[in-house]
Amino acid sequence: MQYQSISPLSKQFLWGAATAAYQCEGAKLEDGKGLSIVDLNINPKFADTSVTTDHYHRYKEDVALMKELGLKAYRFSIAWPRIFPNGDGIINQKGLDFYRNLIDELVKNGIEPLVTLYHFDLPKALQDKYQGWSSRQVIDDFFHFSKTVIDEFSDSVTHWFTINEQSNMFALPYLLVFDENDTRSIEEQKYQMNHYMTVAHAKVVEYCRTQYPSHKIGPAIGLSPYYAASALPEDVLATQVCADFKTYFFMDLYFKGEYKANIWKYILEQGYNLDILEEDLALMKSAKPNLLGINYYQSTMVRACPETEVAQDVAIDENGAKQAIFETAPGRYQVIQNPNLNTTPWGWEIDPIGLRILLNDIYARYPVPIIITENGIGGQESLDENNTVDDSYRIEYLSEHLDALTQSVNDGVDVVGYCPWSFMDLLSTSSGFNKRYGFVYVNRTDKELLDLARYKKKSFYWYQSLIQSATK
Ligand code: BGP
Repeated sequence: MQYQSISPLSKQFLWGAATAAYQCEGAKLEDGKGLSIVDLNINPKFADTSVTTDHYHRYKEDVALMKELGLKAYRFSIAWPRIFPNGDGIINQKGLDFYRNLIDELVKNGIEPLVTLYHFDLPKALQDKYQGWSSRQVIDDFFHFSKTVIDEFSDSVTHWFTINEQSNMFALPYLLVFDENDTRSIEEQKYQMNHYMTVAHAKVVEYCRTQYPSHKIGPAIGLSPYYAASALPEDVLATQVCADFKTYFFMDLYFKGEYKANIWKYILEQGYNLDILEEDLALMKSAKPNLLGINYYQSTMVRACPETEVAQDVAIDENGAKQAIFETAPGRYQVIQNPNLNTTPWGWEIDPIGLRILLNDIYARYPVPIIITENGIGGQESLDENNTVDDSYRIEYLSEHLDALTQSVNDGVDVVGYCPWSFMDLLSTSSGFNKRYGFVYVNRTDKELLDLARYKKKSFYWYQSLIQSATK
């Protein structure tokens, strides 16, 4: 399919691409960096986070490729344990230097840095010290880290994302670490962690909005539209409930600063005894994000679910990786396969129209400017005899999603940027290098480092010409 309707997107539209620190930097323990919980959580069957794509050492070459691609923006994350190896305490100057060099290189090449402050990589030291996100102490430590970074780079960075995919950390518990000695259920622990994360986010938003009023800051959240499996009122109701738990719960916390009434009722019914202070709620109310990052991969179909079903939410695949499955929440909802949609080889449903449905719904409820901070399709790929990859399926996926995005802008939604996942091949959170997303191929496999050379895929040239024609 040919992408045609780019006209409603402004000349300032942020044509971008995204990555995250632990998935591309490597240099896991170099120049003073400390370990993070994600370094430990990545399945050892995959390439570990020691080298990944070696972006730490090759960032200049990578920025040159971004420039050639025509990027106007680049979304990346700053690794907390690179700045504070112990999570708190002494700053690691070499860590700051790396990001200063990267940011300078981007700015020099006319590329706007879009910075994520937390992308799953809590310093392991804080997990060891006080169980990480389970402790109220994490709020101040995250704030201190974020304030340090924002103050340091505020001269060159004006777009900030606080926390990546809080909704997915809640849904996929392998992105967090739980205390084995905690007598509370995993779910109760999750609600507590989620609260501290929300307050930590709010504290950073409040600081940035007050100190740097011209800056944009908000969460980057993984979202999906929810479709009822049928017009049966029971299915429609279950779909509403599912959307409340998976989307509006988080969006209300961020943008209204409050717990949705039905979620609050659920928490009370479960008998969860959460540490939530009046001052937390006051801070959440006053912090007003003025930017929303949306990560969109797929839509979700839902039907009613009897109380008698067995609850389940995560499955282990044949490689030993934990994958999301069709979640069953007895008495609330059950997620099922949508028979109308094709899927990726990993079973992720491909639904470009879902992006338009999502954007229109979210913007109507929470009208702040939106950047698509992730959107893309993973595939098993290798270099062909011409040292490239014919990833036409990716071009088709991205064109169709961009078309939906454009129509959403026509519908009146303020989408100001698009950052496909990912700029280059990197370590997939769930599937290592067996699942590639990039415009740029990186020559390595899970088992062999090879020479880590960069090669432009067919989609690189497609995106390059698209950006050129949209911005001329
Ligand atoms: C999002 C994460 C990214 C990235 C992406 C693709 O949830 O923010 O870090 O990993 O999903 O997921 P995967 O690599 O598991 O295919």
